[in-house]
Amino acid sequence: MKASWMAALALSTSMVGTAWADLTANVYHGWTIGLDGKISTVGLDKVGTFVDPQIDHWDGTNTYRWNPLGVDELYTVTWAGYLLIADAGTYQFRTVADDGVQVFIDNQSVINNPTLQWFGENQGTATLTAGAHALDVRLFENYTYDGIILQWKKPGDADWSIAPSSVLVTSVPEPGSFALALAGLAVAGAVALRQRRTQ
Ligand SMILES: [Ca+2]
Ligand SMILES: [Ca+2]
Repeated sequence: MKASWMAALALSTSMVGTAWADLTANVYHGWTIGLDGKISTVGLDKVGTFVDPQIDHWDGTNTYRWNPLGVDELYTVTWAGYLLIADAGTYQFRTVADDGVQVFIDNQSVINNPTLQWFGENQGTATLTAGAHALDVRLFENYTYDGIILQWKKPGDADWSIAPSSVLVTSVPEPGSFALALAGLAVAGAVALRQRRTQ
């Protein structure tokens, strides 16, 4: 089922010749919390940007140091893009992060713990329709150990898994390709439904 909608998504993107680019991460020196309570990059110096297909930067130990783009201490990383949902339903999300972390989906807070924490675990849920949803993830590091993973449980999943690169994309370059890709998801959903009926 998963393979079929991914194949349809790939077909829709190849039709317009525009790839849904991988998620990207932006790294800044320093960290700050805005008046709105959100981890902010206002006034921070940007270190750079890198392609980050999935948010998977922790080895499971309490002494990990991610050091994105070589920066060890006092930094912020932001990811802004889209989460592609094949099946409507309630999704669970979990981060393990050091230090502060926030996750917003469609501008709604799903995970909110912008505090100093030593690989703290935070969870939230979001009820999502099929299609693309705006994803906004923010991390700040104060000192010493640092890292982050973003996991999810799709409806019916028993176990947590890293939210895969196949459902994480950065901004869509053209409105036309955005609509076509959504059509691809819809086609894939129909294929999946047919497969379920025949099983
Ligand atoms: Ca560090
Ligand atoms: Ca730290």
